[in-house]
Amino acid sequence: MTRAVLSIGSNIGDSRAHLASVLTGLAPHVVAVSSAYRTAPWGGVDQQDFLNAIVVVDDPATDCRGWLGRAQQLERDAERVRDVRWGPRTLDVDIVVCRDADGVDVRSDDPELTLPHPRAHERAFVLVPWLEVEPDAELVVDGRAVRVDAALALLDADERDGVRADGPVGT
Ligand code: A4P
Ligand code: MG
Repeated sequence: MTRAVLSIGSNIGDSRAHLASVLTGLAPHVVAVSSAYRTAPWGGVDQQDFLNAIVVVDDPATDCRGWLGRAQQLERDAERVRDVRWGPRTLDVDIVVCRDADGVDVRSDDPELTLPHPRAHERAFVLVPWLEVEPDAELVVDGRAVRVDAALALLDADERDGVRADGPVGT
């Protein structure tokens, strides 16, 4: 099996529908979904708040590259345009961590697929929804396994407070 934790986000158009399209697109493989969270933009670009969530997927037939391909297809289906880095988007699907068939979390420095996602541990909009569905989650940061709740505790209170539960992803 490979099991992946996906961070999904949107701040253009019908964001809740864009997030829900991920659940529909990956339907038989979805094993957990967080609430949707309204989140202040991260990364210094002046833009609207995002709607973010975490989706956990599991499929024996999809490896980590396969999840990236599926993620990018879902972004294309949402007519995602890539212009400003960290800028507004209809749908972003990032792979936070991915476990291979041996049950080991994959580590990769490849720019095409970096695992764990190199900025996940700095982002309350990833960590807060992830803890909702996996309270004991861990990820590797600088070569060390770190609990996700401990990573979240290191962030500024402002950043944590900017992530507010806002109903279910699906309608
Ligand atoms: N890539 C490498 N590793 C991965 C991975 N683990 N998961 C490559 C997904 N993609 C990965 O991504 C650029 C390249 O990263 C891809 O070619 C892929 O092969 P992209 O989605 O085209 O570009 P991007 O999203 O603009 O850049 P980046 O650095 O991925 O942005 P982020 O990190 O996704 O940040 N604020 C809030 N509140 N909520 C958000 O969701 N999102 C962003 C985007 C900024 N601020 C935000 C939010
Ligand atoms: Mg991305």
